[in-house]
Formats: sequence, structure tokens, C-alpha cells
Amino acid sequence: MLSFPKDFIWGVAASAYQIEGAWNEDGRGTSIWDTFSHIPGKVLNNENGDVAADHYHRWKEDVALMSELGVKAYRFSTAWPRILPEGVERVNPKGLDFYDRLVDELLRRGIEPYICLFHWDLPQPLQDQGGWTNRETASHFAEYARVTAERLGDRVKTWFTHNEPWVAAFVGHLFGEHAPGQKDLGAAIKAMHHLLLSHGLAAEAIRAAVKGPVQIGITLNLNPVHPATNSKKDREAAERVDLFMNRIVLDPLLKGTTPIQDSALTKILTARLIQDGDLQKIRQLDLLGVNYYSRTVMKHSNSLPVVNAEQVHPVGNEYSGMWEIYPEGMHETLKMVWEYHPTCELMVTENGIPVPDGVDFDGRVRDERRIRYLRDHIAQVHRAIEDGIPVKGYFHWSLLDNFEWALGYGQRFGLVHVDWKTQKRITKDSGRWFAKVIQENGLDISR
Ligand code: GCO
Repeated sequence: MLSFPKDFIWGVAASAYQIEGAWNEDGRGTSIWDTFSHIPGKVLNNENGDVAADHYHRWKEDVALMSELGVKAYRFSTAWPRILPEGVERVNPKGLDFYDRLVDELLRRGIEPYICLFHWDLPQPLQDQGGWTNRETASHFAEYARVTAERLGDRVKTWFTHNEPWVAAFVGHLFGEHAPGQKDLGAAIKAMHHLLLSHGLAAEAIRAAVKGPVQIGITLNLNPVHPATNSKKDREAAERVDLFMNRIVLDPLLKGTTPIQDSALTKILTARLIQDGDLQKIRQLDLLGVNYYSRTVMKHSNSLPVVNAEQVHPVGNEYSGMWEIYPEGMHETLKMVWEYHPTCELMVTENGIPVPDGVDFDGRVRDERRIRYLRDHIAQVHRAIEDGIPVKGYFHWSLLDNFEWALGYGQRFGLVHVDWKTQKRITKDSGRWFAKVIQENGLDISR
């Protein structure tokens, strides 16, 4: 049995746009993901989050499901457009009321609420003013943080400002595959900096709004970047990608520096972007959330500007619907971050696998692949703790099957199956398996 520390936190994670639905109900404003997903061709099968898992109406049933699993914590995001429909000024009371009821029900069930303020659903009116490429949005985010923390901060003690700001910046502004769907390196670099700056401004706003102790965190998509071969060209390509995927967020948050002024091109793009004092503001972190899914293997190529690298997919390994299965990368990532700059506690805030689960004749969902993925990755978390790395918790992605952004509903991540026609929930075998791990606070690797 691999036993975990007695205060280790076992949780599940989700995000507003991916599960809530009720996209235009009770005063919610439009987000950039409503706009983007309503444009034909942007999301597989033209699916969108209008209804999603209807969590906005089924939240009490979903909290009961968490309680049945024995989950100790729930990391969820609040929807900025539900709380401030125009992004600024006017507060929508029904939006705050929804999260107020959710927090109370979680606490009643003995489940600790962990709030993430931004999981990509920027209010459309702010996008109309330039969105994250506009420095003003960072200040508007701090105002949203203040309003939300003032209402919920008496009961919520851990606040993540952002979920994967790198994805919001680069997948949304350079690759164009996420909202707002831009394909502009300069826009992506501006968005990256303003997202990080907004983290610092929001940290100050939350500390001012919450009486008593509060933890400020951010969750980052981090993964080991390996060269396809041991050639100098491939090793240098991997180093460039590591800079643009991992160091571009870790340096500012953990060191108060930035690597994006190292290259001639980005030096031009960042001139006048990073103002005096910005990097000190960004460097405010009590807890770093690591979202780990897989590794990235890169070879030298001229296909991508600046990084001059191309991803390769090693043959012979197991793959899910979206990436390579690489459990040891969990340990490698946690070790990399801790050794990088050992300053703050770590949590695994997302880890999971998309599997096209089906319901068997007897009504069970026999998702053995997810159980194997969970077992192998949780064992790597245990290995990191054994190495003295302060990993304080593990949040599985996700409680429910949900809207997987540009891939729609085909990629199922839940411990609980959702029938998209009836909204019926069925706890999968992996859910019961995870419940046993929580109950035993340990992993029986023989199972
Ligand atoms: C992310 C996001 C989640 C995803 C999950 C599966 O990490 O991309 O935080 O919203 O749905 O990771 O891709």
C-alpha cells in the first residue's frame, strides 16, 4: 500500500463553461466561449456549452455525487460573465447567489471549496475592447476578484486566480483553436503578460477582501519537454519549447523574471509591454497548481516560427484520445517545478484521461483504462512526496464528463458518466475505485 500524508487532499476539478450550461440564464452575460462555439466549424460537430452538463440546475445532485465518492475538496471556476455580465461595474446578484449556494452545500457536505476565478470564459464586452491584449483587462480582473472574494471569502480560503494562462494566451491568440480564435504571436505574448499581471493584481485584491488567512494560487499546464533524439538540434529545439511553454510562466511567478526578452524577436514584441513593477506584482504565490496530463516530445524543424520545433509522437507507447500516456512525467514535472525554485507548496490540480466510455448492458461503465491511468499517475505523485516534494493534494479531472473545448463532448474525462440526451449521471468503476483510494488515503498497487 502506498500511503499518503494524513492531511493529503483528495479532490475533483471542473470549470464553469464546461459543465454549467444555462449560458443565457439568470442574467449571465456572453463569454468569448459562447461567441466562439457559436461560430460554425470552431468546435467539433458544432457543439457548445449552452447546456453542457446542466450543472447550473443540477448542482445539488452533483455535490451529492462528490459526497458519495468521499471527495474532500472541489476545485471549480466561477464564471466572470455570470457575476459581472459586462465584465465591469454592474454585479448580477443571481450570479453570486448561485456560487454562494454551491459553497454552502459543499461545506454542509464536508467538501472544501477551491475557487478558480478564470477558466477561459472572458466576458465578450471586454474582448470587444481587446480582451487580454489590452492591459486594462488585468485591472478589470482584479475588480472581479474583489467582488467575488468579498462575497465568498468568508468561507473560501484557497483562491486560484487562473487556470492555465498559457493555454488562454497561446491556444487562444496564436494557434487560434480556442476563444477568441486569434492567430497572432504579438497578441499571444501581450495576452500572456497581461494574464500574469492580472494574477498579481487579483492576489492583492483577494488579500484585501478576505479577512483572516487565505491562500493565493494559480494552476499551470506544465509538462516535461523531451528531444526526439539526442542530436544537438533536437535538444536545442526542446529547450526553446520548454522556454515558451514552461519557463514563460514559471520564471515570472517563481522568480520575478521573464525569459521572453531573451530573443531578438520577442524583445521587439515585448518593448513597452512589461512596465516597471509588473514582474514584482506577478510574483505573488502561496500555492502552485500543476495540471499534468502528458509530456511533449519535440524535434528541430522550421515549421513553427520562433521555436523552430515540431511535436513528434513516439511509437510504441499507449495513447488516449488526446495524448501519450506517460505516468513518469507526473513525477518529472513535480520534481522540475520544485527544483526550479523551491518556494511554494504544490498541488496536482488536474490529471485525467479522455476515454470513450460506454454504458454496458447492466448499466455499469467499466472504464479500466481510467483506473489504470489513475493508479499509475497517483503512484508517481506518491513517488514525488517520497522525494520530499511538498505535494499537498490531488484533484482528478474531472468529476463529470464535460465539454472538452474545441473537441466538444466526444472526449469523456469524468469519474461520472453523463448521458448527453437525458443528463443522467452514472458513477463509473473509476469513481468507485477513486473513492476507495480516498477512503484508505492510499494506493493498493496490486489492484
Ligand atoms: C485544461 C483545462 C481543462 C481541460 C482538461 C482536459 O487543462 O486544458 O484546464 O479545461 O478540459 O485539461 O484537456
